[in-house]
Order: sequence, then structure tokens, then C-alpha cells
Amino acid sequence: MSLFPDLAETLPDGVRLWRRRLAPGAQMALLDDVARTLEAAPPYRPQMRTGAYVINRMSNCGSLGWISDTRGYRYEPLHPETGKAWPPIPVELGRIGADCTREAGFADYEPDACLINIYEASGKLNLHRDYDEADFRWPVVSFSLGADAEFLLGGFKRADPTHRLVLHSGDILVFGGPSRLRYHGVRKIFPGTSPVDHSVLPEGGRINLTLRRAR
Ligand code: MD3
Ligand code: FE
Repeated sequence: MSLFPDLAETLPDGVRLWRRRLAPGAQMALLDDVARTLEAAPPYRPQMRTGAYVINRMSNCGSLGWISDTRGYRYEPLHPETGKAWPPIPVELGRIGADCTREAGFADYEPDACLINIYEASGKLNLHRDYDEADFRWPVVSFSLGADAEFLLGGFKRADPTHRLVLHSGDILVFGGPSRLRYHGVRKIFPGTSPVDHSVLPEGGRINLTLRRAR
């Protein structure tokens, strides 16, 4: 039996999904914003505590950015390689995030961080929890751009069963409330399925933006 029977219709409490909330034109406009952001804060491949490198390249915008190095995970105000402040969260991204969180029942959402995950066609993200933020009462908002991704949504222990969900370009997810600390990950990218073609997207790949309240 599945942990979440009929998840396509019934997402667990605290999860809201808007399929293709962003039309292709709006996806392109956000990708233009991402391209400008990555010029100011170039993508890099963080190390983990073990010394191994994270599979996806990453960057951030907002007053704080999520980073990882051999000392561990944390939020920092400066890019670890350029030493410069992260660029601001693009206005339209913040506006859409505020709309979606309001619709999901969270008033006055003011994200101070946005992680940019850049997936090559072979990219993935191992099962994890977003655990480095100060107050888990604030939700995380995810924007999918580019190729489709097989997303796994789990429970509260790593070994709990997971449910599979395919995320498409333009989909927006809000994770909050009782689902804020669920395990989740990206099992695979479906290369070449992007409905939009933008120079900032890796060949066959995907970009995910996650708005967060870090402090
Ligand atoms: C469920 N990114 O950046 S976004 C991440 O598609 C991350 O790149 C994935 O997980 C991606 O940390 C998934 C969807 C997401 C984000 C945060 C969550 C799902 C979540 C927090 C709690 C539960
Ligand atoms: Fe995550």
C-alpha cells in the first residue's frame, strides 16, 4: 500500500502543487532573471563534509545563500568563491512566491534566501530534509524550469516509503506546515523534455529555484 494513496489527487497536508502555474512566456522571463542572477553569482559545485562534491551546480540569491563545505551546511551572506554578496531575489520571483504562499494559507511570507539548483541531464538530488533554516513554520516554495524531473516525496524518516511525482517546467510547489520536514529528492531528469529553450538551461537539463526563510 502506498503511503499517500492517490497522491496525484491528494497531496499530504502542507503540500500544495500548481501544475504549469507559469506559462512558457513567464518561464522564459524567470529564466532571464536566473541568467542575470548567475552572472552576478556564478554557479559552483559545493563540497560536503565528507569532501565529496555535490552533484549539481548551485548558486543563490537573497540576503542569505545556502552553502555547503567541509565544515558542513549553513546559510551565508557571501558567495564562497567570489566573496561578493548574493544578488537580490528577482522581483517577479518574489511576487509569485508571495501569491502562492498566500493561497496556501501563509500570510506575510518574506523569503531571505533562494537556492538555485542546476541539474545537468544526468543530475539528481539524494533524499534529504531541508533542515538548516531557523524557523520551520515558514514554508519552502519550489519553481521547476526546464526538463521534467522525477521527484520523490517521503516521510519523516529516511527509510519511510516515498511517492513519485513528475515535476514539469512551470510547476510550483509550496511545502509547509506538517510536511515541512519530509524527506525528498530528485531521482532523475528526463533529458530533452523542456517545453522552453533558454541559454541558461544546461543541455537537456533543469533548473530548480527554492525560496526560503533562513532566519
Ligand atoms: C519537501 N530541491 O533545493 S524542490 C532543495 O527539485 C530541493 O531541485 C529539489 O530539494 C529540486 O532543497 C526539490 C521541492 C522541495 C523543496 C523543499 C522541500 C520539496 C520539499 C522541503 C520540505 C519538503
Ligand atoms: Fe530540499
